[in-house]
Amino acid sequence: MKMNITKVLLLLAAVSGGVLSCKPKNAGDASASGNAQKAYVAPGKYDEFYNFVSGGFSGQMSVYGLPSGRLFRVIPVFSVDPEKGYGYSEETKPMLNTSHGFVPWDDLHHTELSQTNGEVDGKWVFGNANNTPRVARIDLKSFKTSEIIELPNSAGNHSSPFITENTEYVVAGTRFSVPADDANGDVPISTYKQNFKGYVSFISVKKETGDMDLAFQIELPGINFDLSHAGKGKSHGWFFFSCYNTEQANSLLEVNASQKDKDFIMAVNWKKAEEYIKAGKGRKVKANYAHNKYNEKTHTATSEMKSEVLVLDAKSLKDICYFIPCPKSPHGCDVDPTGEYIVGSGKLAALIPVFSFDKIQSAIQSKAFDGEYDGIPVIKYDAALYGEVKKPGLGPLHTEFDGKGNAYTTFFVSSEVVKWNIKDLKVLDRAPTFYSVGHLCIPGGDSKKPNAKYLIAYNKITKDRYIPTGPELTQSAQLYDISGDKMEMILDFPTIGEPHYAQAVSADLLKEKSLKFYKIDENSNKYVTKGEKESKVVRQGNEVHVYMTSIRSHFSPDNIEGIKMGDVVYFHVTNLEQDWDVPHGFAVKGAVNAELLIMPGETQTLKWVPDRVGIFPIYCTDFCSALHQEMQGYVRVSPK
Ligand code: CUK
Ligand code: CUA
Repeated sequence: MKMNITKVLLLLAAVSGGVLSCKPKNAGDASASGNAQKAYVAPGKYDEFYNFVSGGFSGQMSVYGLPSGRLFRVIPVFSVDPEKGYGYSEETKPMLNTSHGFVPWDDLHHTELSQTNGEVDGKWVFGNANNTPRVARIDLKSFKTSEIIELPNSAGNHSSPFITENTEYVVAGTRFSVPADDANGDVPISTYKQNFKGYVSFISVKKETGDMDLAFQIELPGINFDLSHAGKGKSHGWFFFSCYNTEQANSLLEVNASQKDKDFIMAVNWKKAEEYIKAGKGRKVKANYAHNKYNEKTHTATSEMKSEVLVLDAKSLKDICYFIPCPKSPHGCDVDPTGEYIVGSGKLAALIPVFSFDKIQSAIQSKAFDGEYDGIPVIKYDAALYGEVKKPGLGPLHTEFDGKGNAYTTFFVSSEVVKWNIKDLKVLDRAPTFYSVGHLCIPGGDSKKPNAKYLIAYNKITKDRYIPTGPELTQSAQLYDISGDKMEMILDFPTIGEPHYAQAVSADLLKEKSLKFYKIDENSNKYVTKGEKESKVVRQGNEVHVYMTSIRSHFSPDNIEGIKMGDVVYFHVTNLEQDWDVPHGFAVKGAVNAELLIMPGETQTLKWVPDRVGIFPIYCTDFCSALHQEMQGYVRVSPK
């Protein structure tokens, strides 16, 4: 969520008459309207959808069931997670490596499921890091983060990780313009207009493996890229980005950043850009960025530093980027299931502009331009516009679609979801949110084939919805049944961190292929111990390697002596179980590296530097059998 706070507060005060302080009678009261039953999933029954929800400043992604709103898993992505040892075990540490070194936290705003032919295919889910610009790919068999790629020439990665209709590319647009990585960055901030540049990145994704690569970047004027969506169907081959700060101001106080009546939607012909890259038109530019991969056979992450990127210059290649004026500070930029309509949302505007792909194409052909902006053609507003939704609400942010010709847009300031018809641009229904909604999600709602049974609103402010928990209240999601003409609220459920975007997919697509355990025979971790008899302690200078196994209900070895002060101890723990849902944990008293949580068939390593002489208990942290409490042992540390 990015909003000019003064403006929002003014608008809130002026318009809402205190919507935040007084709950309208029965508003969203599910039991009152008899809707609670619709969200009820009986004990032992499965949910219909997986909901992948961004965790905002928690840096993680959470998995909920719909319609129950039950939390099933928090997938560690950009932040360390002591619960799972992510970022603490030697095997997972490289996942959080960047050109700045180990960065154990980030701000994940958007989730995006992979697609084939414009439909959600259930292979991977992507997430963006808004702080230290990164994109992650998560495998939906193991629900583990498989890959993280850092983005050079970027600072803040907000406009991401949106994908093309066959997941050819994941896209990322920089939220902050900055001097290019290979330029002198030590310049006065006031020289923004001369020295700062904007970049959008195209990350290619391999069809079978999902392997990502930074294919190319497009260099643009120093404006801010906010959100994006790919064209689909007829507009396949194009990408659309919302841009703000076209004033190129270095301080975004309202006076600076919102002087202009209109900012831009940028249309990018990525097929053309791809041709230029193939034709060798890309300029090789020095750049440092990390590319990290997790291998589920070695159960180990590797981090590689890259040193170069291919850059296309939008200014000199006149036919890859076009600007389209869009009212004040566009935020969301959403493409309908047919690919014809592009919905912009000026978050300080009181209307929704809808652009037509066909009209954009004819405007380009007939050169219906309003001059150029920093060397990039600007298409005339009217030449690209299909029409405007008039007076839909205040502060439009994000739009999803139901595949039946309707769009649903969130309004932060007037705190509601508004359903409108795309063809005639008429408002059909509105439902209040409690309070101040950001993103929304309809399963498949940004794909060619939405599954429009439910709509979930992700709200910024909770106030009086739950029992209080001190100054900080949980963030909240609200579930609506949208199968009828009118939206009906059926459930509130709390979420982790700040939910920005979320996506949902039918449970049928994922649940059968979910991985149950790793085959121990296929474990090729350097330090694997494939049977209890092979467990051992090996000294190499001052390094001590403990090759340890875990199986219900003991560790082997479980009494370790011969360790001296000054030693560095590595516990390589292999979980020998070959059954579903039998992880073992491993913890050492006083160790600063959290715990290990080892899946069946996996090996993970805890590094430990003893800080004192004495006896140190070790134990399994995850209740694994009736004798879980017996799963323990001792390590003896002696003087040097
Ligand atoms: S943002 Cu948060 S509500 Cu980062 Cu997609 Cu619009
Ligand atoms: Cu192993 Cu508890």
